[in-house]
Amino acid sequence: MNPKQFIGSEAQTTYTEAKAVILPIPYEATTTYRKGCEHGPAAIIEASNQLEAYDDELQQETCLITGIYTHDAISDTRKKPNLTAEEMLEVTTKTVSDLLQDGKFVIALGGEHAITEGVVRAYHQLLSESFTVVQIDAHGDMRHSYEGSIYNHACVMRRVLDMGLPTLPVGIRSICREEAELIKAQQIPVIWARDIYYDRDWIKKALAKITTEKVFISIDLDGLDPSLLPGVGTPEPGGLNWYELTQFLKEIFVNHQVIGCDVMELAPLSDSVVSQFTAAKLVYKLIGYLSL
Ligand SMILES: [Mn+2]
Repeated sequence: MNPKQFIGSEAQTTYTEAKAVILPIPYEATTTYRKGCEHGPAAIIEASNQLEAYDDELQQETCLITGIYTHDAISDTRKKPNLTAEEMLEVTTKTVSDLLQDGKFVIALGGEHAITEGVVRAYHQLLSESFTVVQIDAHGDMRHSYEGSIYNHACVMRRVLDMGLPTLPVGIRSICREEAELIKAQQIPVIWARDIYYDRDWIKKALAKITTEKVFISIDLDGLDPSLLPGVGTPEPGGLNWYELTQFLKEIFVNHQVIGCDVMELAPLSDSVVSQFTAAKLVYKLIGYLSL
């Protein structure tokens, strides 16, 4: 066991051998409700030490199939007060870009969702073809700006849209009027949380809306139901359950080329490990599905 390395040091490989790189980004600057997501990456990594290496669904020891390496954390802006949100995004883009050029599959751990802009930009700069950003989230995150900043977590998917990339928001159940109008005007194919609840064919319908071969998956953990994962900054009732989410993710890996993932917004609770363990298991599932 090593609480600083994903799934423990025995299960890790060297950087050179690793296909999957865990990139902790404990950035928190604009959270508006419950704070604490700067502690998210460390809590996920620590909880991952309790995971079974064997995956009962995939019938494999994922860490032996796909080498895993835990990268050093990208620093929080608040510990380096001179680093602005923009600079933090730049450092993130540069770090992800270096990893991609080494042929790694990056799984970024947040930290607040705002940082996804920096992660996605690395792929956008490097790839000549377009890719879809599948967004698992309770919230639209499509405001132009919020509380005076365009780098607020509530604006991150708007920044992705600004890059000209198609998005597929899934599990959405909280938006403002501005976002509702944008969704209509730009015909953004939202899979609403209530559709998931009432429609057994939602996964098929969601997959049909992904029109690119390449896909980036951005998971705001509040997309899951808060009864399953209460440790988030802005919990919303009526979210995805475990099997709905993992089945959907698996189908994306089977039908598309997933180029990278992030798992954001874990704000651990002090009296329960459920949230970080669920998040850690989700990260391990993503790495497992990579081998499909
Ligand atoms: Mn959210």
